[in-house]
This record gives sequence, structure tokens and C-alpha cells, in this order.
Amino acid sequence: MLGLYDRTPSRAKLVLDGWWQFLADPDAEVEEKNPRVPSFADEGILEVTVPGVWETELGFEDYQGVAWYRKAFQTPFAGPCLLTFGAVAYRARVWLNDAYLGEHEGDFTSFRFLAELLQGENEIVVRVDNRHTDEDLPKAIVDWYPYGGITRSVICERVGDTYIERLQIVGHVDGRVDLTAYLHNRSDSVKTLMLYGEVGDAMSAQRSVTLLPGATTAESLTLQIEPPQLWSPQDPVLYEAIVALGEDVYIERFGLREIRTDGQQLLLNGEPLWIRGVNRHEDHPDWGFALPDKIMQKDIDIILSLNCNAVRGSHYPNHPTFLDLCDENGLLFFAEVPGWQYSAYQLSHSPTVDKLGRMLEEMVAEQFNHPAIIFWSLHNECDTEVYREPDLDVRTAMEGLFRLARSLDSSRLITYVSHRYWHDKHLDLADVVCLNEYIGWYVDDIEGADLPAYLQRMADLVPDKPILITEFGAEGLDGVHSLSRRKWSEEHQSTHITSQIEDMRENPHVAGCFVWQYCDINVNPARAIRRARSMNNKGLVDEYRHPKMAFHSVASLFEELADEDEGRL
Ligand code: ADA
Repeated sequence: MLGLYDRTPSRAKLVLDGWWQFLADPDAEVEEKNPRVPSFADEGILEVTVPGVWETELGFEDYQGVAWYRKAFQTPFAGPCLLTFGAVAYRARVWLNDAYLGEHEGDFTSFRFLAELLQGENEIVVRVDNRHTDEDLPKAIVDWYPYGGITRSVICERVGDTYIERLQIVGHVDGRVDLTAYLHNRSDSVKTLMLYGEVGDAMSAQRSVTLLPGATTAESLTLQIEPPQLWSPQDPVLYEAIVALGEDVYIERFGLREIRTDGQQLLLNGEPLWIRGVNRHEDHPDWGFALPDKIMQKDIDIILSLNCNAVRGSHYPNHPTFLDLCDENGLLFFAEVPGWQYSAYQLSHSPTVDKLGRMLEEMVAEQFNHPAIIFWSLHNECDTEVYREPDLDVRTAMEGLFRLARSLDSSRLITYVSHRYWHDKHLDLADVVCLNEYIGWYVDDIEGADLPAYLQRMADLVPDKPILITEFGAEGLDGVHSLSRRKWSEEHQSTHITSQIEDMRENPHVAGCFVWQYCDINVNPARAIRRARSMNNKGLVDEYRHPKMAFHSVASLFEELADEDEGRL
């Protein structure tokens, strides 16, 4: 499923997860305009599971290319349906009953088509291409594995002439709820219906709405919750909004909370917040990107046992179920689009900067209602110093991305993650300054500055904003030990991380940190020479979630900090 609960309970639906036919197509071209749909009578047909990644099939561990998926299914209803794909890595083209429905680009955001189901048997065919070019999002070679496949659920649901596309809910700390319902009229005639909204059994609002043919209309409802119970890590209170447009019902959970800055402080519901975070990739040796719910739940439980209060979804929109679990468990979330280490040219030119904007729009639209999400991040470690190509106009692109983000959501903090420290030219645009530093791992210092000096120099540069250390850490090979705490040993990793957290706590401008990283992950084989086991081993747990020494030392230090910050010391 795409979440912990059914958001559209009134709709007849088919969850098309399970066995699909699979056919690799190694001779296909990257940008084939009119690919031939295979007959699926060819030899080489496999049965694979969806959601899944083809790299878990024998012989496809490193397959970069095109593959075809086919699902024939019986349906009890015919007529108009919404066919939703939770995510497909990376390019998808979709056919239903030989009719081409369209395409999507992006590993981590959902997409849907309005289509017609036949009575009885129907057939879906999907062409999937997991190759990335350097203009894509992410680019060709990044420090995680470029899996391929239909990686999140596929759902077909029946809709009528009019239906609710999505809700967007802002829950304020005074109990006011600003709800926007996006309503679609797929028919060729004007429709007038009652729009009704309620939260719990007390607050409701309704009015008649008129929907023009073929259009999507945004209608706002305002409700008031009395007395308001706020969402926070300590008390993650969730409300349920129920909206009805005629027969169509849409449900979304949300929370009442406010995130803002006051000088160098982060304030959650008016209270100072210090982030005890960890960076988490969606990765596992047995499932790739397509983690089952049970592993997502286990990751949440382990991260909570680390005494974390936040997760950075490094570096892309995470699965809706994981975000629902963060909402339920009070884990704050740092959401990011996968603009990973772009050059100044890529960051300031089409198509890359357009793809960044488009994926930002998709992520915000899909994930807006999760109270856990408090940051939207535009990219990670791009050349925002612009030292190699000083005449490139990165500023205009950066201002455009920030303008877009603020137009999509004025209720969250907007930022990007930099590793250019005092050479970065755009930190003024960000609500919080997010810095990745690997002092003590990749480098001994930054232009002579050790971590305390680095932090102070950044604090002096941006005295009126909170600083978050969004990445820091060290490789630690599970089972490798060293009396002298040599690099790559668990001892070194443990000491390195805890001593850096202690340094961060000494600087009042630092509002928290995200350890890099939660678990060991597969990386792109092209980076293997710099990655023992062809993996990024900076996890606090290994790829099977077995804890290293650093897990225990970080858990006890974060517990101390939590006690301090929550007044138990
Ligand atoms: C960068 C990058 C991470 C990871 C990390 C590392 O900060 O943002 O994705 O590659 O370095 O482990 O080197």
C-alpha cells in the first residue's frame, strides 16, 4: 500500500502488488520515442514481485537498462479509474489494454493516470529504464545504488465523474485548520455538488461547489479544533480530516504544529528544539529501494532506540508509509529532492534545474500533510560556491527554486545542504544553514580549522540563523577493531561521532545534527574503489541492521541530550 491507512475508503480499488511478468530489454535505446511493446511470448520471461527491484533477481544484480513489466488482472468494475504508481525507478512508460497512458521520470515520487478499465480482464504494461544521465535527478553516478523496477505499490481505484484529487491541510497551534481540497471534474459538463469537511465528531464545514468540465478546482474549508492538542515528538497527536465531494470520500491525518526560527534557535510549537538526527537511505540487500512495511517499522523502532528525534531522508522523497510511521512516532523529518552534487552548470541550466523544480512540486504535493516533515531541502552539496565557473548565474536558479518552494508551502523551513561552508554564496536564501562536514574523516581540518573553529567561523558568518550539521561521520567496518582506534575500526567510528556531537553542543548556534548515517548501504559500482565492500560503511548499524559500537555510544549520548533538553537532568 501507499501509506498506513486507506485515504480513499469509498472507492472500489485493486492493489496490483504481487507477481508481474518481467522481460529485460538490453538492446533498447535510452530515449526511444516509440518503443515496441514486447509480446510477452518471448523467451526470458521471469515472474518478479512488485514492489521490488530487479537487482534482487539472479543475473540482474548490476543490470542498468530497460525492462518490461506486464500484469494481466480481472476487475469487478469497468469504467473510469485512477491508476497510481507509488514509484518507478527511474523512467516509466505505461500502457493499459494497449492504450499508451503516458510517462514519468523520477525514482521516488508517485504518478497516476485517469484511464478506462474493461469489464473482466485488463492488462498493464510498463517500460522501465533505470539509467540516469548527468542531466537527470539524481545524476548518473551518486553515492547510493541506482536500482531499477516498480519500487512502490500500484493501485487501481474506481472514480466517478467528479472526485477529490488530494487534500492540503495546515494545522495551526491555535486549533485553526486550513484545508484545501483539489477537486476534479473529468466529465464534459458543469457539476454542482456539496463539499463537506469534518475533523473528529465536532468540527465541520460544508458548501456547494461548481466544477467546470475537465478542470481541477481548489476549494478551501476552514475548521476550528477546540481545545487544540499539538503534535510534537513527545506527544505526536494526530487528527483525521474527512472530506466528501458527493459520494467520494478522502481521509488525511494531520497534526497541529508550528516550526519556525528565532535567531539561532529552532522553535517547535514555540519551544527550543535541538535535532538529534540520523540520515537514512531506503536500502536493504534483500529489497533495494523497495523495503517492505516490516523493515520500515523496524527502522523506525531502531532509530527511536537511538534516542533520535529526527530523520533526514537522504537524499530523496521517502515512502509514504515511512512518513506515516514518522507521524505516528513523533520522528521529525528532513525531506529532500535528489539534487546530489550538481556542478554550477547543472544547477543553473535546463533541464536539470527544471527537473529539480518539478520533483520539488511532486514531493510537496504528495507529502504536504505529514506533520513530521519540518524541512524541505532543495539539493545536497551542489557547487553553490561557483568557484570553477564564476560567470555562471547560479543565483537566479537558486532564487527561483526558493521562490517556488515558498509558493508551495509557507508553513515549513526551506533550505539546501552545503559543503562549501564560508565559500558558499547563497546561504542568505535559506531559513536554516545546513552543513555537511567530514573533518576527521576525509580531511583533518577545513583550511586549518578543526570542528570547534569551523563551527564558530560559520556562526560568525551567519549569526542570525540556526546551523544544522546535516552530515558528519566515519566509516566503521562491522567487526573491525583497533586498540589504537585506527580509521575503519568500530572504535574510531564510535569515538569520532560522539566527540563531534559534544563539540556541536558547545556552540549555541548549532541547533542539532544528523549522523551520517543510519545503516550501511550499497553504492554505485563506479565508486567501488573508494568504498570498501562496494558499500558506504558509515552506518551506525550494518546493512542487516546489526548494531556497531557507534550505535550504542550515540544512543547513550543522545539519551543524555534528550534528558537535558527535556528537563529531566
Ligand atoms: C556526502 C554525501 C552523502 C555521502 C557522504 C559520504 O556528504 O552527501 O550522500 O556520499 O558524502 O559518505 O561520503
